[in-house]
Amino acid sequence: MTRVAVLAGGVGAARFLDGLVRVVPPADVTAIVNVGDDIEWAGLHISPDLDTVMYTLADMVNPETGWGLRGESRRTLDRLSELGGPDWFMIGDLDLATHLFRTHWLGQGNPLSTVTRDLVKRAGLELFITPVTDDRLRTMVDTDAGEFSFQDYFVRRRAVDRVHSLRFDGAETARPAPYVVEALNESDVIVIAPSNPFLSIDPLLSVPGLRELVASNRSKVAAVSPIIGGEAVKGPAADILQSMGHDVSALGVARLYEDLAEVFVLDETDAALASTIESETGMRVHIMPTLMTDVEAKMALAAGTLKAALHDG
Ligand code: FO1
Repeated sequence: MTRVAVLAGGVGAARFLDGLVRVVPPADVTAIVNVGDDIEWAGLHISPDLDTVMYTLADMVNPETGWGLRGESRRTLDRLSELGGPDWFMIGDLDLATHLFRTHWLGQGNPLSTVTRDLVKRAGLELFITPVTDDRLRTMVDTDAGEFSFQDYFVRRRAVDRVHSLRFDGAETARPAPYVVEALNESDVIVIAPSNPFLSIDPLLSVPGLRELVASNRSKVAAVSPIIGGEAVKGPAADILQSMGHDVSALGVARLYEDLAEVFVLDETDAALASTIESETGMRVHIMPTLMTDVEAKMALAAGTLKAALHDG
């Protein structure tokens, strides 16, 4: 039995988890998911990363975007547009039901982790998916044009502003959600998913105690590089690495994780960086294909990562 805890953002993490639950029993997997991207939109609480993970694993995700639900229409949003908005956030008609459900139950006083567990159960999933915290935590992006919440920066302003720094509003007082600490301590392997280190992983680790907890478990932590050949597979990771003064490469990512992970999973394309990463960071580098193009590729990456973390590679 191999119990695995995964620090997860959105699309990249969701694809990794989709492979993972096919190589270990789903009930042995805990996904600890970023909520820094959450947004209150038109009175609704939206948790994009939780939904992306849930929809992907339930095979309901829109394959073109990697978020939202497959086959949904946008009639409500179009009507909202006719009424004068707010219409800048693309909420599909079926996805809307999730946000109505979540907002309703949060409004009844239930914590986000409980509502998430209910949604996950109703999606027929056996893995444990939890927000990293039930408390309010929001990624704020400081740019040339001022400070914006993450979705404001990323969707409304189309990520055009130059990023100086990030701040995680609420982090100082946020507490880990139930079972997060146990999952990290009791798992055999902790995986830092191929997610954006600044926008997905840092907010998770900003919850007091979690960075130290992961670092103290370093010998069982494997990080998968989200950067391949100097480019992010999806999203603004490469731009942000650059504008915040980091190397836009797997080496840049490895430097960010050197205190947290003993194993670094590097794509074949970047094999030439392996010896520099090993000598600079002290991590053990494992080279394998990391592009998750189909189910087989996702499974191979998950299996390879576990093997590497279990000192078995
Ligand atoms: N991403 C966009 O680029 N445009 C959107 O209008 C948009 C809407 C949206 C609605 C629900 C949801 O769960 C995700 C959505 N995303 C959208 C993705 C979202 O911004 C993610 O947080 C990022 O992709 C980063 O993980």
